[in-house]
Amino acid sequence: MNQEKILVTSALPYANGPIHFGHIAGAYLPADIFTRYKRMTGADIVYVSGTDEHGFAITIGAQAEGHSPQEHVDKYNKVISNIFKQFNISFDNFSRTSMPHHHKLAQQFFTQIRNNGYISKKTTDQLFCEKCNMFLADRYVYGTCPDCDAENARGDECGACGSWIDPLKLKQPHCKVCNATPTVKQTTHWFLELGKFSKDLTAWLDTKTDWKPNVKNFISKMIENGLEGRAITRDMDWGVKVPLSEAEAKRLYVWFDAPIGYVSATMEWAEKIGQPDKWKDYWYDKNTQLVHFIGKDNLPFHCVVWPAMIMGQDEDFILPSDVPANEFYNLEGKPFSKSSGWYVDIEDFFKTYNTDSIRYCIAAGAPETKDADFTWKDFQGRNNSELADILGNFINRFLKFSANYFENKVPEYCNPSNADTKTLESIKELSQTISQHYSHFHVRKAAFTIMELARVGNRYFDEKAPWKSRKTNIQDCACTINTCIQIGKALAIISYPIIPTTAQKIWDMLGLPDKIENNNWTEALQTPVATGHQLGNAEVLFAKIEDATIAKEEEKLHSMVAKDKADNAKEKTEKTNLITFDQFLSVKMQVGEVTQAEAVKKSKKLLKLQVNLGQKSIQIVSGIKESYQPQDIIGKKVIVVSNLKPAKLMGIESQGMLLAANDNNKLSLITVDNPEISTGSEVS
Ligand code: B3M
Ligand code: ZN
Repeated sequence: MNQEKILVTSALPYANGPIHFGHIAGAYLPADIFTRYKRMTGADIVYVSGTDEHGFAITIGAQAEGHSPQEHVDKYNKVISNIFKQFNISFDNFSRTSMPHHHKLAQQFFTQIRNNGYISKKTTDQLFCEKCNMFLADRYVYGTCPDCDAENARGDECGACGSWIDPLKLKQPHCKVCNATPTVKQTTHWFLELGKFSKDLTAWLDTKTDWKPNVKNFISKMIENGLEGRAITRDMDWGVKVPLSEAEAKRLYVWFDAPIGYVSATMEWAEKIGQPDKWKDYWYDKNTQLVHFIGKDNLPFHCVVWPAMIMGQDEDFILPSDVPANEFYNLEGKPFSKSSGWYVDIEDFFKTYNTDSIRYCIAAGAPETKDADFTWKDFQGRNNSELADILGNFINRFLKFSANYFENKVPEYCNPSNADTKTLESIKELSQTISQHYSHFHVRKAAFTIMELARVGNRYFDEKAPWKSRKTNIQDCACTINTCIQIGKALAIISYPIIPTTAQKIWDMLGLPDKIENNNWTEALQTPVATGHQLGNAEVLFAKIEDATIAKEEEKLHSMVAKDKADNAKEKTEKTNLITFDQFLSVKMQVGEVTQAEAVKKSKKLLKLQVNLGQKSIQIVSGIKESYQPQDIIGKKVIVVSNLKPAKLMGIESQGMLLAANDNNKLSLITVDNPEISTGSEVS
């Protein structure tokens, strides 16, 4: 049989913040599972990814955190790499798009596609923020939707009515960074003429008969609806330079260079293993299966723009073979969002729980065909009722039994009963089923099949009751335990792609040599553990998670949201309390001189004053008695709001107001710097 050659990629996460379970479920865990499985089947497979380090979002993120874009991506490349390590994602290489060879390759793509006539130059109007001194990417403008008048619509899309917006048509546009009103400026950009690829893209897509229907339908619709040119340059100074002298101040659009990151990550891998040209073996060989694992929001770029970029090349790069895009994975019904407090702190998580529990939980509930959720209760259930009670329990039962009654060696399998042979059949069947699931990216079903085999094991153990046969029929007892050991070995192998650490533990507990992943999948499944083989030591595979622990996690989640809501509300009132300049001008303030002052009888706080405003005098009742004696303020020049509607305080008319600062109820009147100033002068 020909060896399969496979190149697996996972979407390049933006180096702009930590990643969460949603990302892991969409593009990383399914890819890792597939890769681990294929490696064991003997495929020649390389798995790459890396951080996506360009684009507006990154420059803005860097600014918000008060450091340079380079510092920002350095920081988050580390944070993200670390998270992947904790999840045990087995990249052959995890690269970065800020690497010089990546920049060079992206420029080469641009130049070749342009030379081949697929890139054109156009001058268009764009919103520009004078204050930030930058053109505003669609997502960095907000305003009133021209279609439905909803406020706070984003420059590319209105959250309320869902319509696509031309940012130039947005009413009352504002810069998202500084809130200033942008102006319209002309700018020149280079456009990838996607329309020119429509025919080739359609023909290519037609060959993809086994793609997920939702993926294929989505892309076909996009192409049918007509593809327009897309700007692939931006006015900014962070990113890959456009290789044209007339475009010094421009950079390649992040989505143009990002998928090229798959190639440059493979190049870096080849470099690292000391065979710098090895990447070509994959990227230039039509027999390589190129599989891109992504979340569904990245589909247009992977199935339209990226294939078009490859088609527009002089090089013979392969096109994607499959794009198993996943739906969204949310947290208890809502998208993960660190900024709104709706998230799971990954650092904290791994202090308490183990990697395989979360890998299994995500795999078993993966968002393959529809959006799915992480819930704390589900996590507890998967860990306690499946991993601990079914899988862990089964392995423990037969190992303890072997240790206690068979000197921890594999007992003999002879004179098998129907039940024994049938059970061995089930191992074969379920192993074949799971291979199919792994090959077709069905990780949910794969997780289910693992538990199914462990269930078969438990049922078999219960039915055969070796604790009884030990006393009545030792040969049957031996046969039972031997069969259980074979189930155990199969469980280690078939569970390895999803729970690799546990699989290795089972492998060690069975006393099997070498690393589990160095075995060949089919061979290992076909070779029984030999009679007389010395077993290892049994240990508990999964600890139960207490109800109280989960209750605490739920409480923490909800309190983070509550705190965030409070913060947001405060910020909102601060924002909505802003007044316009015109509003400010509507308040008339004048310099007044206090000519008379007396206490208002029966009032703790009020003084009755006569204040001269030059042309006229007005009466003011002011609540300053606790800070000023009447005699202290006669003759003082103060600031008066003189166009207030008259009001009555304790039955006395007040025709204005004195301005005073309030420091913990200690009032201090606002006066003027120059006491010679004419009374009545206006304050502005
Ligand atoms: N960084 C978008 C994302 O993280 C983008 C993926 C690039 S894959 C080439 O959703
Ligand atoms: Zn601005």
